[in-house]
Amino acid sequence: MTRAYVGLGANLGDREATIRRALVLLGERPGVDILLVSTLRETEPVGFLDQPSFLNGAAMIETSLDPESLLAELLAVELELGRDRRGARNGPRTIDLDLLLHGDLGVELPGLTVPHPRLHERAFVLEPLFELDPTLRIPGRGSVTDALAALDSDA
Ligand code: PH2
Ligand code: MG
Ligand code: MG
Repeated sequence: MTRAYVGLGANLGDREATIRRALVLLGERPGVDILLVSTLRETEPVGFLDQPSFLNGAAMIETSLDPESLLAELLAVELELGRDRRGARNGPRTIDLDLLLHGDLGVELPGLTVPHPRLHERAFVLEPLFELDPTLRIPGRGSVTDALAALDSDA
């Protein structure tokens, strides 16, 4: 079993209800156990700014799935909850489930990079991760604490 982390985000519809439902559906998938869920926080959009604010959090899970299979489950749950991928990249979404970390693996495949390529520069991801495990390390990038400190010093 591997410990993995999933980013949770939504900025359309009943954001909290959709995220909670996604966690239930994810926990029902074979090979996925939800261990801990961070608090959900209101965040300003990053990247594409002209969209509603987000609710963001992260989940610590235990999984027997490899990264590609886990990603397939995340996408299946997004689809089941009505995620529409036709809009702008980084645009508004009912639900976004991102594979952030998968044990100490580094993965570079078409459609899947782990650790998530922008994770270390996004407070809306780093803060929930810190809440779940303040000692967490990002393979190849050092600790979550250091990544947060680097963000603060840029601000
Ligand atoms: N996700 C994005 C783009 N911008 N901004 C916030 N605050 N939260 C997100 O989850 C988010 C974003 C693309 O996945
Ligand atoms: Mg995503
Ligand atoms: Mg995302």
